[in-house]
Amino acid sequence: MSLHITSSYPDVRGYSLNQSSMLKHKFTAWGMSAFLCLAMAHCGAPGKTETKEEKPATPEKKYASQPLVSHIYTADPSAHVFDGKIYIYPSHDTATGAPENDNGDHFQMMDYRILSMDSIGGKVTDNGVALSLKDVPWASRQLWAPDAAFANGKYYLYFPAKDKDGIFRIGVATGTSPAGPFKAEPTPIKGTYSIDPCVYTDDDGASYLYFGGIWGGQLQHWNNNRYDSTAQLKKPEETAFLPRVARLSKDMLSLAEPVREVKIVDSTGKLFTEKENDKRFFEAVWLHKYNNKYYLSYSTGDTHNLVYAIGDHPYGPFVYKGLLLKPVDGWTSHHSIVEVGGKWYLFYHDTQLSGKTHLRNVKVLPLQYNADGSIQPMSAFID
Ligand code: FUB
Repeated sequence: MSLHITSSYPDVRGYSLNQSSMLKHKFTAWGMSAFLCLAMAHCGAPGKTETKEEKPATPEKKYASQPLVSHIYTADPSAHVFDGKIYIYPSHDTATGAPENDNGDHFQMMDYRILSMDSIGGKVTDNGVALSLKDVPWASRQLWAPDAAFANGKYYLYFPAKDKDGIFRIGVATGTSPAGPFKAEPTPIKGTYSIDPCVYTDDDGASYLYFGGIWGGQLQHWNNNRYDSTAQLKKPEETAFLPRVARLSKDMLSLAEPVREVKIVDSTGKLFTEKENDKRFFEAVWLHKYNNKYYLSYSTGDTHNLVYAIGDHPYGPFVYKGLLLKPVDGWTSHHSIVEVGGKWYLFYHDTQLSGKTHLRNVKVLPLQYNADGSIQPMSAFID
């Protein structure tokens, strides 16, 4: 089915949950949100078929940007320019009533819908369902954050989902249009695991698949590329988990080499420990290149920062540089960085429309580099 809905920036209403306390008290907030969902039986996505609750305004909060669309919930935006047009590959957040927990069971996405626009600030088109869970032969649930790439005259959609054993794998689907539809390969990409794929194609044409995420993203269960269901999260003094990377084969459907860890170090060359959780990797890795340097950005998860590190090679090591985006409304933070017409932009999400952790909306902000190549830290709010 191809549904074309266009949307300009919507009027946004306030919300009832105290979201700064959501940031500080995750467990309470998730419990509270689950309770509200059950009590109000009102967790649906916005749209014509459902009544949107009128919520009290919060005049003290001024958002730096407004949701790109409001008729569906969208998150984890991976933005690309294909054929001169901006395409955003987001998760399509859905309210299924699944309980909220640290495994992310409440993120039960069923399909992907790709957004597009001719220019930043222009009309946003929802290109309809590009891929459904029911059409992915190996997957059982949870279509999480996707990414896309163009090669060999085709478009590739990379996505994580739980397989029939409940283990996150990364799959790929192909199509002839950047907006979909996409047809999934019969099996996940051999050798992949965990979540949040990001595909970066370098100037020499080599493409690299980055991925990984801890807690619900299951990265803690993978040691030397082997699954260990009994493996635990790291202790505070232990070296933090690292994202993974592997070069893709020319066919873009398989890995050309074994998966390796991506080292992220501080200015002294030391890997972060788990207790440095305002800087260490959690999930949502993104790779872009600026002035011949490789920028690896990611979410610190439980401290809600987006941060970045710079390296000289797609494999790293990457040296931590600092904050990219301060915590947004909601628990998760996930982004992409893309150049459009010579200017750079950060696509990200928050929970402005719903006030609920798992029902997010994508946004965009301009991004500025300093002369030394560092990025000016951003905020989703105007002070
Ligand atoms: O959307 C589900 C998960 O939430 C993503 O995979 C994470 O990056 C976080 O945004």
